[in-house]
Amino acid sequence: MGVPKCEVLQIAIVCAGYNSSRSVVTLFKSLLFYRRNPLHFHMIADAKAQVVLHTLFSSWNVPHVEVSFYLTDNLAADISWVPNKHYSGVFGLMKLTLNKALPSSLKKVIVLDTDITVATDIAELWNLFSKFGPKQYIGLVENQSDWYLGKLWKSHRPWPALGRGYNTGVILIRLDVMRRSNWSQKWKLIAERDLTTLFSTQLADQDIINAVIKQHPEIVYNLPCQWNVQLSDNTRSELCYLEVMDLKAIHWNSPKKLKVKNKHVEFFRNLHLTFLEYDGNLLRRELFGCNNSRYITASNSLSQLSEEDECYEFRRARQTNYRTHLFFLDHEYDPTTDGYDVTLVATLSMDRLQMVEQLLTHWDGPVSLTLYMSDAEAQQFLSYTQSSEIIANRKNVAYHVVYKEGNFYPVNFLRNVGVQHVNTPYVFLTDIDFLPMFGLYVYLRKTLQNLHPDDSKKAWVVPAFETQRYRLSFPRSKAELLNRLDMGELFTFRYHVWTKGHAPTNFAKWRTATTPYKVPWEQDFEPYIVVRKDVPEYDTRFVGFGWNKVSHIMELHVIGFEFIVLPNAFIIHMPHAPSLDIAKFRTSPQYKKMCKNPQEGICG
Ligand SMILES: *[C@@H]1O[C@H](CO)[C@@H](O)[C@H](O)[C@H]1NC(C)=O
Ligand SMILES: *[C@@H]1O[C@H](CO)[C@@H](O)[C@H](O)[C@H]1NC(C)=O
Ligand SMILES: *[C@@H]1O[C@H](CO)[C@@H](O)[C@H](O)[C@H]1NC(C)=O
Ligand SMILES: CC(=O)N[C@H]1CO[C@H](CO)[C@@H](O)[C@@H]1O
Repeated sequence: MGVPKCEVLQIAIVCAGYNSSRSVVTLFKSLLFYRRNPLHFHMIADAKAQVVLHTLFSSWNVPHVEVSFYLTDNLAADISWVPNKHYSGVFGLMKLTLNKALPSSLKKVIVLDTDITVATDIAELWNLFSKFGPKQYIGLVENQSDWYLGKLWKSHRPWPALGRGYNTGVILIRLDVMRRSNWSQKWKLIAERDLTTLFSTQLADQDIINAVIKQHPEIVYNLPCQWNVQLSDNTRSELCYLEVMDLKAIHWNSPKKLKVKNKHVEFFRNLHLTFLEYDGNLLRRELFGCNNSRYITASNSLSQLSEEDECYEFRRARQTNYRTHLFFLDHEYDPTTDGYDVTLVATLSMDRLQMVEQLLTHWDGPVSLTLYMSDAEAQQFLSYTQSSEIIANRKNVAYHVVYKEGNFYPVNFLRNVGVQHVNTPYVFLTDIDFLPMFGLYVYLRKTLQNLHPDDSKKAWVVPAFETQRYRLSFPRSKAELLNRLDMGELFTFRYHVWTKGHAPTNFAKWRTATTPYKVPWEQDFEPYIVVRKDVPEYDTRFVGFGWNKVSHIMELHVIGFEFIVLPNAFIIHMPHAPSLDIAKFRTSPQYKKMCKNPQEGICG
């Protein structure tokens, strides 16, 4: 007997911090890939995971998927008294509170660890609920390691368990029966008793659940081993996969994760890598024949576009809800208390990745970078960051990934993502091809502090220069910069091709200026500026190249911003081979035609 068509399957996952929020995506992808039913994810999450996963799911927009969040802060009181030696800390015990955390209307739930990858339709697992006896409310796979046998080393004293014990990476819970059996009372009593001799848990919730089962073996239903093939050390998982052919869920529960040594691991690794790199946009499939309106999220405005329209691609791009993964890497930053901290904001795609290290050596303050990449590129990016000491040592850089979709670089969408998730009062809006002068971060903060800007409608202009030389010895001071300018090694930015963009900065005046000076706005002005974080957003109708920044500066002017040039600040544009994207634009006749008329607001 199978699961009824369109029945919603309930899945709970405990997830905390940025690293887990990233690795759990592989689990989501594998679940979505094989599923044929609507899914409802119940995320027991800390504040960080909630921000990341809420944004991810609302931008992913997968039909027939609902996500609810339950903040771990509200549950911690129930478990924080239990001393836990496991690296997961208090989060490792959260699964004990599911009977309270999840809504009382929820009767059954599958609970998965973030380091699981499934290899089949999860409905098959859901179906096993029908095999539970009346007293059984917890379904588990035996621990495939010898841990609970207590013979791993001489004075090894594990928690009490039935036989090898059970692994809690995959659990089926009948919540209704669990609640009726006074679960909270039961595990607390047993934990208190065992803690008098064992002092702390070593494997978190798993120790306590095993101790409860030892005392109440009637509550457990033994799941077939292929639902939790454990790749940790000391395991006998081979006993499982040598016997059964169809492995259904792989559990990467070794601290070595993908590097684990195991004869059959190649097969598992391939499965895992496939989902790591799989294009998540392809998982936005409708489930045919399930018309529960709650799960249908039709994008009406898109369907109103006509594909006959020669600007269809452009109009489509500006309406796209790009799948967005905020804080892709671990991040930690508290703004300085002076009230003038400033975050550098820029966007990039894979071809500018080599700029990141250079940028970080020139700017030691906080940074918010939005990266436009495919799923596979995001994995390359991840391994790049892990091999770069400069990047690995910086926790004050936020990397937000926006997944590629369509043909155009959605520059203003990316910029907005970067600005929205800054926690400093000021932002420095720049481009990835520029290197700031050394010490710019401290200079900006000090200058703002001295000037005490009372009015928020001020944009501080950082003068921009450029070099054609790949190996520039970077000027250490304004005097050195002016020298190079006179020698013809440096130019003001876009001096040869688009002087208008920066002419209003008034470089002649800047040469001798020692105090900030106000300049009038002029048409086509596109300076790099420091503004308060609550600056109006960029207009996302501009995609690709052209007018995207001019329009923003114009808007600031119209709503009354003043432009004030900073006398001792500068950035320098570094040369690069023209990117494919730009070449594509410059040669497209259609682009040129539309671009003649920026007022149309469609210029790609
Ligand atoms: C996240 O992972 C990185 C490396 O992969 C590690 O250095 C960092 O400590 C981890 N962060 C947390 C909070 O576990
Ligand atoms: C649960 O607790 C209540 C009172 O605390 C008790 O009446 C009931 O019998 C208990 N149920 C079970 C299954 O232990
Ligand atoms: C879809 O909706 C129609 C009416 O709104 C209903 O008659 C039909 O049974 C529904 N189909 C499914 C599979 O839920
Ligand atoms: C595999 C698993 O998660 N269960 C536990 C079984 O025992 C080992 C110790 O050898 C633990 O590391 C695992 O966490």
